[in-house]
Amino acid sequence: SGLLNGQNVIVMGIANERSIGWGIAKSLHAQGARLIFTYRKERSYEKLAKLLAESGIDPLLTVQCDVSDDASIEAAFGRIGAEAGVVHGVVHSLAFADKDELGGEYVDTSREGYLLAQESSAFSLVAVAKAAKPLMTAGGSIVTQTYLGAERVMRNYNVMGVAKAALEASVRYLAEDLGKYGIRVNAVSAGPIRTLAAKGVSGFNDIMNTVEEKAPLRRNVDQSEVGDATMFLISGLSRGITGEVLHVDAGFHIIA
Ligand code: 0WD
Repeated sequence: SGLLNGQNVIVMGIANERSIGWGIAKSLHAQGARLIFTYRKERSYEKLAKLLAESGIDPLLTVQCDVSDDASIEAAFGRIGAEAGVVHGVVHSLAFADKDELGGEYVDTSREGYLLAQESSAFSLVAVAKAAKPLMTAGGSIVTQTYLGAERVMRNYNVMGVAKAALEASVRYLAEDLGKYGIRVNAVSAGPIRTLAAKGVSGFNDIMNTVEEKAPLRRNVDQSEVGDATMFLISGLSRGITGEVLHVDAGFHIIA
């Protein structure tokens, strides 16, 4: 009864139980996907192993992958290819910026901080798509996670907003390149959710309060809602959709 029975799906970017990637993993698992996990820090691996054991999810494979390191990507996808063979889906749920750049004025962004945010948060999708492409021999779906700060100026989001704009443009260019192989590329634009990464953004509580007050649904969203929407974009239910940014934000983005 699973929409993803027999499908091998990679989930990248789970740091702990609050991670959006974890909500996504649970939604994919509920539809019968065979899950492959990548993590960066050893600490995340330990948390992930514990979460998987507690939830009774038996992963196909768990591999280390630092997306800012080409050799690490090559090694990770080499192992995935060797052990899983074909890959049907990839979930890119990671981003990084120096905390010092996520406050004050964007005009003060350093060259180093700009490049770090772009490399970890936007180029990483390009590098991952390139590495996954030869494994996606049956076609499939790649989904990344973005935020409204790509489209609008949101206080303190600064360098990450510009990185997310590059990420969303990359979704469109990658969708065109990979469409001829039957591979779709889309993004989910989630509303604010309290996670480790969100801790880096100053004034995060105010953002959540504003959404609760102004969003059509008068509430914030959670990891399970982003998980289900991402599952939809990974699954064949979304087979006619590519190059799209799907907002899962209680409707906040339509309000002026
Ligand atoms: O409000 C939010 N939390 C929103 C998050 C709203 C809208 C979008 N997003 C996005 C984030 O920008 C990100 O793209 O969702 C994605 C996931 O974010 P999250 O779930 O909020 O963040 P978190 O729980 O901190 O997990 C992010 C993971 C961490 O794992 P590790 O193992 O490194 O602790 O992404 C990881 C990050 O460190 N990550 C990397 N993984 C591999 N290579 C890298 C890297 N270079 N950089 C960061």
